[in-house]
Amino acid sequence: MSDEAAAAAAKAVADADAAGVARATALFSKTYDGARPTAAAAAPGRVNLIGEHTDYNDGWVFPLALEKSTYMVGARRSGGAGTKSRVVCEAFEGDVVEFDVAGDVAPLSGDRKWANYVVGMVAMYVRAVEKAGGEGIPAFDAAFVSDVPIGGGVSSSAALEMSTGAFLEALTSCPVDATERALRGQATEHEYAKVPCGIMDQLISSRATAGSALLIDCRSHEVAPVPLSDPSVVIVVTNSHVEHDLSGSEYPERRESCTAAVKAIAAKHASEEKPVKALRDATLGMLASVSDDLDPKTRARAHHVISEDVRTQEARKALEAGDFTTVGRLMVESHASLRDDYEVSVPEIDALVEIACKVDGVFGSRITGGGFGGCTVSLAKREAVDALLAAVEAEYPAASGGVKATCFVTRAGAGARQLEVPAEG
Ligand code: GAF
Repeated sequence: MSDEAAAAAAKAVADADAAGVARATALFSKTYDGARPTAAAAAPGRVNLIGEHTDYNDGWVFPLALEKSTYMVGARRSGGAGTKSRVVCEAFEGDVVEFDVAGDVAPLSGDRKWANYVVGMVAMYVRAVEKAGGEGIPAFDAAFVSDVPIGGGVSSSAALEMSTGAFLEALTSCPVDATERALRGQATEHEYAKVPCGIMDQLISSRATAGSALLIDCRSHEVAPVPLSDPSVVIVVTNSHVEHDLSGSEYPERRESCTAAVKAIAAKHASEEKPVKALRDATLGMLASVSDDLDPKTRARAHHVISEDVRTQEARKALEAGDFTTVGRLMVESHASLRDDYEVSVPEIDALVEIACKVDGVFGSRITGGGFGGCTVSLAKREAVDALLAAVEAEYPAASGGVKATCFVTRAGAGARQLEVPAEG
C-alpha cells in the first residue's frame, strides 16, 4: 500500500471509530439518565476470502476484517454485591437487558437472545478471573451500536463478542491475549448461542491487521498476515438477503459428517507415522482408500474439506505473488465444492456468483461464511466494480423473487481495539 493509501485507510478507520463511539455514547447517555461512559471498544465483522468449513477440521482459513465494526461503550455501576449489569443495543432501543455478573448465568431466550453474546462473554471473563484467583468483574452499564449487517453472514455475532471482550478489558484495565479473547468468544457461541462453530470468526475479529488478509492455522492458531493492498483490486461483499442462521441442524450435521470421515480414515491408516486426528491430516488419496466404508454424502463432505485446505494454501501463495487470476479461480472452485459437495449454498447465492463471474474484470466469486444464505465475496479489478454492481442490480431480482441484493466494497480492516471516550461537550 502506498503511504497515501495507508493514510487514507487509517483516516477512514479513525472517522468510522469516532462516529461509532459518538453514536454509542449518545445511546448510553439517553438510556442511563445522562450518564457518560468511561470505556469504549470496537471489533469488526469479517469476510472470508477462502477456506470455508475448514476451521473446525483444524485446517486453514483466509479471512479479512471488514471496515465495519460494532462499538461498545460503558461505565462501572455503583452499588454493592448483587448489583446487576445492564446493556442496551441500538437495534432494540428501549430494551435494557439486566444480568448478573457471574460465571454461570443462564442464556436468555426469545426476543432477548441478542444479549447472549454479551452475557456469555461476561460469564467467560468472570470464569477466567475466578480461575486465576482474582476479584471478579465489576457490574457495569453498557450500550452498543453496530455497522456490521446483522444476520448477513459477515459475523456480526463475533464482532459483538470481541467488542464486548475488548470493552471489559478497557473497563477493568486488564488486557487479555487476543487469541484467548477469541477462544472466549467461541465458548460463548457454543454455550450461549448453541452454535458449535469453529474459531475463524472470533480470531479474525480479534487479531486482524489492517491492510492484510490473515492466513490462520486453526490447529495452532498461528496467523500470517498477507497484504491485500493493491489499489487496483477490490473485495466486494454482496448480501443476498437470504437470512442465514447457523443455529439449526445443518451446521452440526456437517461437523458430524467430518467426524465420521476422520474416524474411518484414522482406522484405516492407524499404522502410519502421522496420525489422522482431523481432516486437516488427511489426503484425497486416504479418502479414496475408505471410499467403500463411507456413505456418498459423508464422502462428499470430506472431499470438500480436504480439497478446500489445499485451495486455501494455494490462494495464500497466489496472493503473496500478486496473482489475482489464480486466487479468483480458486474462489470459483471453492464455491463449486461448497455448492455440490458440502451443500451449503442456496440458489440465490449461486445466482450471485454466476452474475459476478460473467463480469469482465471479476477474478472470482464465492459464497462466504457458514452458508445457507448470507453473502458472497468477489475479487475484482477496481475498474470492474460499477459493471458488477449494475449486473447484480439488473439480474439478481429474477433469481430472488424480486429481492434486491446490497453490495459494499471493503478494504482489510483492523481487529478488536480499545478506543478513547471523547470528553463531554
Ligand atoms: C461460520 C462459523 F462460525 C465459522 O466457525 C466457520 O465454520 C464458518 O461458518 C464456515 O467456514 O461462520
